[in-house]
This record gives sequence, structure tokens and C-alpha cells, in this order.
Amino acid sequence: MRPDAGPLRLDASAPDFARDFAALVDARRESDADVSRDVAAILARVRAEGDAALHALTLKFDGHDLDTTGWEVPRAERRAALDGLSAELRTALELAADRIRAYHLKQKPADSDNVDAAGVRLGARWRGVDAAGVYVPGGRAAYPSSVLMNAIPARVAGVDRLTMVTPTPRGETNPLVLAAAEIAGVDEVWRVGGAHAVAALAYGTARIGAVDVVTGPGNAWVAEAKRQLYGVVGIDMVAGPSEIVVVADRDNDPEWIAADLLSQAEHDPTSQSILFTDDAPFADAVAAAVTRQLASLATGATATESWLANGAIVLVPSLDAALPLVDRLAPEHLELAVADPEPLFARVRHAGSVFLGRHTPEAVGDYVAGPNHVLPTGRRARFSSGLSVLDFMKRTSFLACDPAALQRIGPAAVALADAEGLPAHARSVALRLS
Ligand code: HSO
Ligand code: ZN
Repeated sequence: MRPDAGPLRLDASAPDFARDFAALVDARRESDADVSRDVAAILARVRAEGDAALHALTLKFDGHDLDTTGWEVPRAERRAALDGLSAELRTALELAADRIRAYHLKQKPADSDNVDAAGVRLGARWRGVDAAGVYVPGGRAAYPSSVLMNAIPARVAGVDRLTMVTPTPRGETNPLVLAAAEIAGVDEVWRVGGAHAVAALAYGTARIGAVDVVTGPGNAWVAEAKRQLYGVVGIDMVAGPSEIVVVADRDNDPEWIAADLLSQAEHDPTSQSILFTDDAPFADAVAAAVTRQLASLATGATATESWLANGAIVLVPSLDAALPLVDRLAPEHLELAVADPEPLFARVRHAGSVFLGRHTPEAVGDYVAGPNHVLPTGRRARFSSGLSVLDFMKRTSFLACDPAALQRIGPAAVALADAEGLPAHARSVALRLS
């Protein structure tokens, strides 16, 4: 594809804008390949055959024999991966881990325990799940940063056993992924991937213990496996391609904004980068800068495909006017690249994560700022949030009545039980009332 062809250009003052913008909002970028039947068959097979199924499916999909390459990555190999890092990379991963941990520690919810006006003691107690499993993709998306973003919140939540599964084509496990797992404190790493690995986490096999929550990104098969296993286990979310929306005025350096747009475009051809600006010459300057940068980007082929197929530049009469449009996109990432972002930020309702000001590129959040980079995509920020400590915890409520408290609220329960035609409920309360 020719980068000079340019992405979609929309002008909010054009007569067809409402129709064209609606088409942009509704465009589906997620794979609609229907893998549900194949995945269902794989899940059933792992459930029935356990490790034998994992062995056969790994041979088929990843081309290695687990009995030869080893099922679990030995502790020594993980330590060696960590020790083999350059000092610079190790320091960077450790800085990232420390900052992610500090941010997520503040998410830990407080227990509550109060006596209300009727004298009833009411409370809630939060506990981590017993075990969690983190899926780490192979190939293009084997990101050590994602290992940190998934594993650290689980550890902060107090999960007892933290397992990682990752496909290892030819049996070679990405050393950066192993080093990150070591830094994050992952307990077990298994050389299996794909829908069958998710099934193993959910059902458990003789080798791989069942977990309670499965998180982490993956291809269409992994996503479908998580969807089908939801209910057997908890899951984080079904993630789609990355997105960035940048709201920028003309006082920005077009090169900076172009780089920001490309930072998400380079993830995948289905990623989406959208610029909103109130200045037409600035829009042209950014478009030209994107084209220039694409020419020298090592990931240029992917980024070009994404930019041309899914990218957009939207001209708005004022940046204020961009906000309702941005809300409709409910983007995963939103940059407000202006000198004073606060007034715009105050009006944002739907976004996974917001990056305030000219010196907060989205990429700093992908790695080291602290908030989670696993965020809702595909407009799901309307109703969901980024991965957090809460995804690895659950809440148990508790209550206690003394005789006087039961005397105060019990009669209403008796009345409601009678009304629902449930006499045993009514009696269980009534017997305790004097
Ligand atoms: N931006 C991605 C996360 C990531 N970026 C990992 C770099 N590495 C999530 O949308
Ligand atoms: Zn990224």
C-alpha cells in the first residue's frame, strides 16, 4: 500500500459528516472468523484427555514435542533469562515493575464493617482468588511489558498461585518474557499456548493446576476460548486491536503527534489511530509527518496498513467540539495534547486511559507510568475498565443481627416472604422474633 494515499479525512462541518462519523464509530476491526466450533472441540478434548491433549495439540500447532522440549520452564532457565539481560534492560524492567506495583497497591479495596441505625452489623471483606493464570502470546505480541501488567496486579491482589502459559514455537521461550515473569514473581511457566492452554488453566490437568481467573491477550482462538470458559473461570476481558485518539491543537510539534499515532498503528494492521484537531494546516502537517516517519519505521508495513485502513483525521471547529465525538468512540487511549488539558479532561466520559498534556505520550503508559496497559478496546470503555487488582479479587459480604436488630428488621422480611409464597423463609425469621 502507498503511505501517500493517506487515511480517512473527515470535516465536522461537511454535510455528510454525521453519516461518515457514524460509519467510523461502527466500523468493526475485530476478526469475525468464526472459530467457535473449533475452539469448543479443543476445550472438550482438553477436558476429557488432559495432558495427552496438550501434548498432541502442541505438536500440531507449535511443532514441538513437550516431552522433549520440557513442559514447564525450569526455575534455572528463568533465572538465567533474568541474569542474561543487559543492565539497561534489567533496570528498565525493574523500574516498570516497581511503578506498576506502587500504582496497583493503591487499588486494593478496603474492607468495611459497620453497625447501621437498626443495629445490624454489615460489612464486606475482600480476598484474592486462590490461583490465576496469565496468558502470554508468542510471536508478534510476546511483550514483557504485558507480563508485568498482568502478573503484578495478581500478586498485589494476594493470589496464592500464579501460573503463566505461553506458546513456544520450536520450544524456544522468549527470554525477555521469562525475565519479566521472574521479576513479577510468577510461580510457574508452561510452554503451552493457544485455546488448549486456556482450557488447561480453566479445567486443570494432571500437570497444570486449575486456576480461578485467566487474563492476558491472545489471538482469535485464545479470545474465543476465554469467552467460552467464562463462568468456569473469571476472565479479564475480550481484548481487541489497540486504539489511540489524539486531540491536538496547532501548537504541537506535528512530528510528536505523528509518532504518537504510529505508536499504536505499529501494533497490528487492525489497530486504529485517530487525530482530532481544529486546524487544517496542522492536520496536513501531521499527515505529512506520518508519511515521512512511516518510510523509515521498521514496523512500517504494519503501521502503514493500519494507518491507511483504519486511521482518520477529523477536523473539528473547536477542540471542545471533539469531545462528544471522542466519547462515542470510547477509545482505549486518549491523548489531550494541549497546554491546559483540564477543561477537556473534565468533559471526557468514556475512555480506557487518558494522557494529559503535551509531555505524556501514550507509550509512557504502555511501559513505565504505572496504570495498567490492558484496557478496554472496541468502544468497551463505555462499560468497562482496564485490568486492575479487583479482577483478581472477590468480595464476601457479611451481616450480623442481635435479637434487638432482628426485631427491628425481621417483620418486613416475614411480610416479603409471605408475599413471595415462601413460608419456610417466613418461619425461619418469625421463630426468632419474640
Ligand atoms: N499499547 C498496548 C500495550 C503495549 N504496547 C505493549 C507496547 N507493548 C495496549 O493497547
Ligand atoms: Zn502499545
